[in-house]
Order: sequence, then structure tokens, then C-alpha cells
Amino acid sequence: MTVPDHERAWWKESVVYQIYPRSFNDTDGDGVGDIPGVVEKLDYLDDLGVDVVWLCPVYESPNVDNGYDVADYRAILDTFGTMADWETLLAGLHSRGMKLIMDLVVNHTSDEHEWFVDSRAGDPEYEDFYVWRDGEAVPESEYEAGLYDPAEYGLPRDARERPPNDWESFFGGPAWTWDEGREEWYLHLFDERQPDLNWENADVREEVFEMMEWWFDKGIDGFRMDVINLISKPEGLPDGEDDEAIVRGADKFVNGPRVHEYVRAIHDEAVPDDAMTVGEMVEMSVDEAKRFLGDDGDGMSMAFNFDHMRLDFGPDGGRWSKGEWSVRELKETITRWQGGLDGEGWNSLYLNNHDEPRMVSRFGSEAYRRESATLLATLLYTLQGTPYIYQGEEIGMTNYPFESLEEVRDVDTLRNVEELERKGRFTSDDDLLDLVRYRSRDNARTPMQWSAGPTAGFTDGEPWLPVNPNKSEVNVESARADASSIWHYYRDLIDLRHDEDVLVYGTYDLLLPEHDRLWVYTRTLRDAEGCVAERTLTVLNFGSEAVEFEPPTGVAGEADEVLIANYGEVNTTVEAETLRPWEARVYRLR
Ligand code: ISL
Repeated sequence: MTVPDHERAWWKESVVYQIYPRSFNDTDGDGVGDIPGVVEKLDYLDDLGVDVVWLCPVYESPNVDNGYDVADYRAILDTFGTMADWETLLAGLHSRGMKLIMDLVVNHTSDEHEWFVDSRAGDPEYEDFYVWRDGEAVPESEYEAGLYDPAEYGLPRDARERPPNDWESFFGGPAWTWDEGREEWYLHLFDERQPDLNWENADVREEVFEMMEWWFDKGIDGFRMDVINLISKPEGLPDGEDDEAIVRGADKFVNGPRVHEYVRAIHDEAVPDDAMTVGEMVEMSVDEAKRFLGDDGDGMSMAFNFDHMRLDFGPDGGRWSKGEWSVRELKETITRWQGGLDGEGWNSLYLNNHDEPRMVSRFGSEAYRRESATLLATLLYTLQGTPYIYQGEEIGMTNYPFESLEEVRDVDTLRNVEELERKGRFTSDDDLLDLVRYRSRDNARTPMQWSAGPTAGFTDGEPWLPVNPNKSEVNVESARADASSIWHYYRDLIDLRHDEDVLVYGTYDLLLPEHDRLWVYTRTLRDAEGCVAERTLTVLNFGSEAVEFEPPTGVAGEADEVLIANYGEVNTTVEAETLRPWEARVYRLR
């Protein structure tokens, strides 16, 4: 056997399908997807061939951030159904041999969570469950000189106080909100209605562990851990020092001093050995990631990193401005993670999710939708790591052509745009909408397109977000009826992944590193003696122009089989050829 047993894990051999329940399938006509809607599509998921479903939050929530603001970790949101519906879902997945991972959102809760309600009221048991601090007094002279505006912090005109430090929220504006009742500020790295939990408090940790165990007892197979590397805040909460940080203060609260202790405790106390965990890791380097993962890590199975999601940030380094990305940079970034974690961790492979624009619109080409969607998929399924499909990716869904801000629901977009408008960053309405069309998380959140019907078959009611007008062309029904569709290509790739150990475990080696259009690499499995046992070659023409491919020595003339190709039948030997726009091929090398 080429892959030693101790290296194998079910979650390495799996393909994960991410469901954003609000936008997946609505069965009761309220315009919002629900859990029975997921149950209705279990055979669909099974046919596609996925192994694991990651269900975005379905807990009780006021939905300021669509469920990432949890009001009760042990209750299902009414709109989504009941606990009995959820149990039906779990049983339906398990009976089909699929697994379920839930979203764990424990950096913060909703302000409607009873812990926060009690904390805010000063109940001694919960007083310290969140991060409360006194502010900093502002001298009258600063106010008079116009250097201080109480309105910026939502304070009355006569207030002369600013937050305890200069940290900013990911959703724009200060990371602190003043509470009238306690006469203190509380920390929120996201919306003001998402107060950060105080992980320094052992009771908080105990509550979280118990809640996790409760879900494991119900039979789940793992957790996706929301912004898990933000949970430890440094003592004294010092001001940010890095002017380039993604938001002010990130250099202080990302990977805080006790983060490894906490993440290890989560795994030791609350995660069964065979469960899967995937940490969402903001601003994470390869070396830092290794400390969470692998044999000597904190017990986490794998990590989402954001390095490749930053390549198109604008000149000011921020997410809410638009910059150019290049194939070279994307190659370099992914290659760094492939090499860095080989044997020492495990990658999560994704190019989009519920927080990111659609991958075809961002990294591919809407003009070559089929070709580029299948090329991007070929990349994801022939890298080392676990591939994630975000709902609709398998039919090549694209960004939404927003015509006005009124069509946007996402708190991140609305708050950040408001902040940018305040700073006078937009030259016109078109300028603003351009950025929204490019960056808004709502691009990924429009309803799943099941058919060409009036609401794309998503609901009988009025959908909570508009349906993409391309539904008549882009939908599951027509994709399944067409053997050459993106959907069928995904199914073939998933089969391939299940059949070929080399595509799961093989080492990645980049060829032609300097090429600015072609992305070419091998995957290699060696036997116990170190001899090559299996090898594949992936060749991708990452762009809308034809390109000459000159195979490098070592692979030229090789190959006896094409494992998959997105232009149908191609030559089985690797030789000099013109590759068509977005052409992708995977060969088995001799
Ligand atoms: O959207 C982002 C990147 O494109 C980030 O600012 C994002 O908020 C960050 O990646 C954290 O995301 C997670 O936590 C948020 C929640 O809004 C996101 O949906 C979730 O994936 C707060 O819980």
C-alpha cells in the first residue's frame, strides 16, 4: 500500500458541499430556504457524489448577520424548521453514507443571546462573559479642535469619551459600542449586535465545550469553526500597530497569545477523535497554520486560509477596494500552501463560499463560463487537500448584476459602503455599484438555481434576495440534462478523486513556475522505498486566449491515459500543442 494507514483519514478523502440554507431550497413559500428544503435535495447531493455537507448556521438568531449571530446554540431557527427536521436531515445524510458538519460560531454571539442579555444587565454570573472596558477620556481641547466627534461612536454631543482602543470592526467603524446601562464599552470584531465572548473566562470555555458535546451526542461528524483564530485577545487590549493590517488592530487580535491553548482545549475536551474540524483562519500564514494542524498541532483537521482571497484587494490593501490579480500570484500563493502543509497539515481547497464573490466571475470568465468553471474545478480537485463546493458552483453560477444598493441585504456590504461613503471614496453611484457587484457577499447568496422557472425553482413565494436573471441558462435541471455540462464534469471529478489516491495524497510539484498563463503541476505518490508509484500531470490554460504549451523535460512524451479533460477527447501523450481558452487536462504519467 502506497499510503500508510496513519496518514489516511476519511475527511482527507472527502468532498464537502457547503449549504447556505437561507438560499438553498424553500419548501414553505416564505421566500427563505429551510431544512426540509435540504432534506428534499438529499438525493441530489448523493447523485453529485459529495461525502460531507457543511451546513451554515441554522441556530436561533435575529439574523443581523444571517445566523452568524447566534441567540441560542441549541435551538433551530423557526424559519428554517424544527429540531425534528434537523434530525431528519442528519438521518437522511447518514443513511446515504454522507456526513454532516455544523458551523461553530463562538468568537461572538448575538446580542440577543441570554448570556449577553444577562451580562449587559450586570448579572454577576455573566458579567464577565464578554469583553467590557472603560473608555478613554477625551480632553475638551481635542473636541474644540475638531479632532473628536462623539457622533462617530454613536454618543451624545456632550460626551467626551472614546473607545478603550483603536480596533476596527470587519464590518467597518469602531470595534466598540457604548452601553448606556453598564456605562461601559463592549468589544465586537463584527457587527455591534455580535459581541465578542471573553475566552479568558473559564466559564465561557466550559459552556462552549458542553454545547459542542451536546451536538456530537446528537450525532454530527464535525464542525467548521468560524474565525476561530480570533478568540484570544491580548492582555491590556493594546492599540493596533500595523498600518497595513486588514482592519485596525488585527495585528493584536489575530492569533492572540492563548489561541493555541484554547484550540487545543476545544479538541481535547469537546471533539471526538474521529471527527472533522476545519478552522476558518483569518490572516493566517503557512507556519502559523502548522501549529493548529498535523500530528504536533492543536488537533484541528484542516484550515481555510485567505491568502488567495487577498490577491485582488485594492491599492490601499483593503477588501473594500478593487485591485488586479494575476495567474502568477495565484499560482505562487497556492503553491506555497501546497508545499508548506505537505505532510504537516491539510489544506481546504476553495475558490468561493458564502462570503466571497462567485469564482467564475472572479477567477474565471463569464464569457467562457463552462470552460473556466471546469478549469477552476480541475484545479481544486487535483490539488492536495479537501475540496469544498459552495452551492451553485457545480452549475457555474455567477455574480449578480446589482442595479442598486436596495437589492443588497448583506450587513458587511451595507456597513462598509456606508463607511466609505462617509470618507468620500466613491466618485459616483456607478463607482459604488461597481465595487458592490465585484465584492459583495450577496453575490454568493442569491437563490440556488434549480430550474428555469419564475424563481428558479427556489420558492413559491417572494425570494429574500433576487434570483439571478441568468437562471434560464444556468440551472440544475438543464445542466443535468446536458452530458457536457459543468455539473457532469463535477461528478466525473468527484469520482476521479474517490478512485485515485494520488489525487488525494500525492505530493504537488509545480512545473513552468515562470509562465504567466499556464499552470502545470504533477502529483506524485512514492512507495515505502521512495520510488515513484503513481504520478499525474495537470495542465491548465488559465485565460481566454489560446496558448502554446511546450511540455518541460520529465513529462514530455509521457502519459498513457487522460484522466479528465474539459474539451472532450484529447491526445493521450504529452506533447507540444496549442491549448484552447481555459483548457484543462489531467494525465496519468507512466
Ligand atoms: O467576508 C469576509 C471576507 O470575504 C470577512 O470579512 C469575513 O467576515 C470573515 O472572513 C469572517 O467570516 C465569518 O465570520 C463572520 C461572518 O459574517 C461570515 O459569514 C463568516 O464566514 C462573522 O461571524
